[in-house]
Amino acid sequence: MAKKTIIVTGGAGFIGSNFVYYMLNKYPDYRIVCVDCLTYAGNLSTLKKALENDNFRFSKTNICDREEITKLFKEENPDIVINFAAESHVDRSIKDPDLFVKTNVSGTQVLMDVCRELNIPRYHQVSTDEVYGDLPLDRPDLFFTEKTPIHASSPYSASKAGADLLVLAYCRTFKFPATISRCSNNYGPYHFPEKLIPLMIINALNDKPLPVYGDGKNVRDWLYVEDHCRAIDLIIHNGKIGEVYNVGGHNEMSNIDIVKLICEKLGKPESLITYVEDRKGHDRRYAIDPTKIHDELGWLPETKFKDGIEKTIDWYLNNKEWWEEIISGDYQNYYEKMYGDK
Ligand code: NAD
Ligand code: TDX
Repeated sequence: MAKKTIIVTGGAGFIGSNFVYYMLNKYPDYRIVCVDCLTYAGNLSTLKKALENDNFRFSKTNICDREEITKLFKEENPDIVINFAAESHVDRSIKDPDLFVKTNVSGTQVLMDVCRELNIPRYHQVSTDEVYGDLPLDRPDLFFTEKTPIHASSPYSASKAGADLLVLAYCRTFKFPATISRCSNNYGPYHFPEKLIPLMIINALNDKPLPVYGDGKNVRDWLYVEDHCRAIDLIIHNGKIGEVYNVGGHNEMSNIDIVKLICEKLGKPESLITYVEDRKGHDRRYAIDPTKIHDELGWLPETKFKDGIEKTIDWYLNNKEWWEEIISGDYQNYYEKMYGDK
């Protein structure tokens, strides 16, 4: 494989960091440059091992900062830019949508403008299945395809949908060489503790209540993070410019079943489960049809949920210092604000 320089934005977060490790491992000749402004969700300790690798560089830069991004992209002259950077938590977007529009929409625009100005040959936008809105629980025959209309429900998903529309508009208007992937819910190592699976693992380990929103019957389509990384790897190398690829492994589960499974695996009582007020506008069901990426690029998920969840629980058991540091800081205030009155 010829040597390439790849800029990964948001590489200090959950999926971005897994992607950094995946790429450093798979392509020992590639240079990987991580651009991340280290919001509450970005953690430099996550990249500790990557920082020891000579092919890796970290730059603390905000994707909305046009000047700094231009300077860095000129310096690195990348072959590919992959945008993972985003405000990613739906609950936070309901409390405060402003930053979601700034980072997710304007930040994407800055990255694309700079790529255009410097003639960077390839851009990939990491999007989400949430841009399609939701599906009813009583129609298991329905799935999101790439042709499903955009119909976002939360300020988070609307901001991701806005970015997707901008990317597609740049493709058409400027022949901008981009692709988009829309993946279902990921889980695995380095998942920030505010999200369902890590929150439940950590609360259960600490014998704290497990707050399930509404009736707990909402369904998510879970994919092990490494399978998502492999899909992006295939898209950046073999995907067709201007195309959208859905990524998901047909692994639908209700929230309550996930929480019960975590209790069982950790030997904790289900009496820890507490039903709390529902999320506003809560999407009922997500389910991806991954036929296109399978047929065109040969992608298939490799990790079964029963194995992935065990690996994930083991990772949280073996990496307590990673999450203990997070939950001992500012995260406490967040938890109080979000769950205090629920
Ligand atoms: P995350 O919140 O764990 O990480 C986001 C990272 O982006 C953090 O390191 C943060 O510091 C950085 N960041 C935020 N704003 C920035 C800015 N203005 N400039 C530079 N860096 C900034 O998110 P994640 O779960 O890893 O998600 C990564 C991407 O994948 C997002 O675009 C998200 O929409 C998408 N996605 C996530 C999932 C999922 O299940 N987590 C599923 C599908 C798609
Ligand atoms: O405490 C909780 N209790 C609860 O019942 C939390 C944090 C969540 N939930 C429910 C809400 C959802 O139905 O669990 C489900 C999953 O919630 P999140 O982990 O917040 O994920 P979700 O809202 O589905 O969005 C995730 O997947 C798509 C990511 O956070 C997004 O960035 C991605 O685009």
